[in-house]
Formats: sequence, C-alpha cells, structure tokens
Amino acid sequence: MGKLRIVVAGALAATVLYSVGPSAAGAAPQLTAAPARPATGSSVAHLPGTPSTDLPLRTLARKHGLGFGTAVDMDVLDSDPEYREHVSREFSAVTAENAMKWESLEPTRGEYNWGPADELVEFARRNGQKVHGHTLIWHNQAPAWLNEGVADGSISSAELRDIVRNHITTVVKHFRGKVRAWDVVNEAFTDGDNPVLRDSIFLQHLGPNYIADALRWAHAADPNAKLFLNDYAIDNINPKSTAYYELAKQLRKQRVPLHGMGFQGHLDLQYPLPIDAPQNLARFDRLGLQTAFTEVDVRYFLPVDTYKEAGQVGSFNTLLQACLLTPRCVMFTVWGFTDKYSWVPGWFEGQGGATPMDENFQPKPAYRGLQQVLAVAADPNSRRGF
Ligand code: 9MR
Repeated sequence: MGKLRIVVAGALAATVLYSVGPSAAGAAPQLTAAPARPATGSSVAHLPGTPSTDLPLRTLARKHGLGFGTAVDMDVLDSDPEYREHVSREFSAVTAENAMKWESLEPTRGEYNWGPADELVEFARRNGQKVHGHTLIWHNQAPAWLNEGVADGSISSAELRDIVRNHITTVVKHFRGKVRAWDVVNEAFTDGDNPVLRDSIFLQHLGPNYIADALRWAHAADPNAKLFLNDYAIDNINPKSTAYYELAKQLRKQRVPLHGMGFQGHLDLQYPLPIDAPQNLARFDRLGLQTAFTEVDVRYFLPVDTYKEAGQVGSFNTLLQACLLTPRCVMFTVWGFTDKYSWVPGWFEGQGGATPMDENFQPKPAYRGLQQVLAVAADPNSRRGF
C-alpha cells in the first residue's frame, strides 16, 4: 500500500496523508480516504523532480520578471486583517480599486483627499509591491462638480482643458516615484463593430487629441512613470482592440509618450474565450509597448458546477499564458482575489464566483491553475534552446 502525500494549503497549511489502496495494474490508484474536494481542486502534490507549485503567486511570477497584482479595496484593507494578510503575501503589485479615481481624489473642486491612496502607496512600500495607478481620465467616476459644471456651461471648454491638465499634473506629481505606471486614459473607445472614441466630456470639449495631450502632461509630471491606455473587451483580436492598435501605432509614430497597453480581462463564461489573446498582445508588443492584464476576473451564473469551475481555470490560464508568451507583458493583475469582495455580484445579477479564492480565502481551482502555469512555464529569458 503506497502513500500519496498531499499538501493542503490553507490556514493551517496541514500535511495530510492519504493511503492509496491496492489497484489493478494500469488502473489509477484509489484514494481510500477521499479528500473533501477532488485533489486537482484544493490540493497540490509536490512530487520529487517537479517544480514546487504551492507558493504565493508573487513568488512564482518573479522568475518570469512578471508582477502579479490585485485590485485593492481600501475600506476592506482597513477592516479585514485576513484580506490584508493575503494582499501582502500573494501579490507584488497593487491597483487601487477606487481610491485613485478622480471623484475619490478630488470630490470637491480644489480639495484633494489623498488619504486612502497614500495609505495604499505606503502599504505597498512596506510589502515590496509596485503600484499601478488607476486612473487619470475616465468618463466614469469623474467628480460631480466636473460633470455638472460642464453640463451647465459654468466650465467652458478652455477651462476644462486647464482643469484636466491641472488634475493630471497634480496627481502624477503627488505620486512621482511611487507609482510605477498609470492608466492615463481608461475606456476611451466604444464597443461594437465600429468603435469610435467615446462621446465623453473630454472628447466633446477637448477634441480627439485629448489622449495625446493627457499622455504628454502625465509624462511631464513624472518622466519615469510608464503610461498606459486601458480598456475592457480588447483581450482578443476584434474591432475594438484593432482600434487601439491603430491609435497606439499612430501615437508611437508621433512620439507621444505611450508606453503600455492594458487589457482589463473581465471575462464571462457565457462568451467565447479570447483564445487569440497571445496573437493580440504580440502585435502591441511589436510596437515596442509593454502590455499587462490589468483587471482579470472570470464570472459565471451561480451556482458553480464542475463545468464552470473548469471553464474558469481555462479562462484565467488563457490570459496568463498569453502574458507569459509576450516578452514585454509586465503584469498580470486580478480585479479582486476573493469572492468575499468582488464587484461582480453587485453589477451582474445572478453572477459571481469571479475570483481565484472563495469567500473564506480558500484557493479555488482557478488559483491552483495560475500556480501551475507560473511554476512550470519556462522562463522566456533562459533555456529556450531548440
Ligand atoms: O470595481 C470597481 C467598483 O468598485 C466601482 O463601483 C466601479 C464604478 O465604476 O468601478 C469598478 O472598477 C472598474 C474599473 O475601475 C475600470 N474597469 C471596469 C471595473 C469594473 O467595473
């Protein structure tokens, strides 16, 4: 009777021994004590001669030179010590889920509230994490005073331009040297077959060059920060990602300081998997841009079953593999790591389960899948000889 050693990760990190019963030649060994879940889901066997997979995501990502990040909810960081511990242990990058958005930083005109954003920056410094800045210009979560002022005409187009330049300059300077990269403009294009620049107050009043201007202003405020555009539904090759590709090509040609393209990666199992993500990222890579998955989650209609669980593993891994296959893909960030705190159930009725850990911070198969890929994938900068 053999022994199969299975290390169960979790609060206790207990080592559990399951006896393996006698089996007919060629048949799979039978576990005489069945684990609570199938072994592929909750447990990781460390077998001699194989890489160790049960390590924090940040540790596994490091050998690829990849930052592994999460969005951070500052209220939760303050109130839930378990959440805090997981953020510091698992991740080498953090993105403020809301705290660096314009309405959070400047709720009243001219009065900045730096508190929660500064707290995240300090938390990241203490934990050896890099901060991904999100976001300078976005049609959502702009402050009410700005939207109202533009709508009632009390803010003119010329004044809006000054306000935008001032906002970008103030924020980027405040975090100079502390924020690795900025999503300078978020979600600039519309969806559908013929994407165009979104009809935001920025397009309406500043014209289509507002994107180039925003990048130049941000660059002047912190010449070392990497400047990204960022959007959803551009993970595969489609009209919207192609619109970004054309824009990026044009901006690079004009020597506008654009350094990276962010692919949010909000996937939903009811839609086709973006299997051509590697090819999509490759074309941005060839423009000399960094790439990153910036907000990955994979939602589905509850309750979960094994089909959905499997689909979720495949979806996370498809994006992670695309990143690892792309030389300049620098970061893979999940938009929340525990189902205890995820934006999904509040926005999509009946859907959830979108993150790699369950509501008790237990790793789901999706988490194990990410570990597997990170642990076993060859380092692209070594040993790739044919
Ligand atoms: O997760 C964020 C949620 O807490 C906010 O209520 C919401 C408001 O717009 O924004 C969510 O984050 C979004 C991100 O900033 C940009 N891409 C889409 C994300 C999910 O909506």
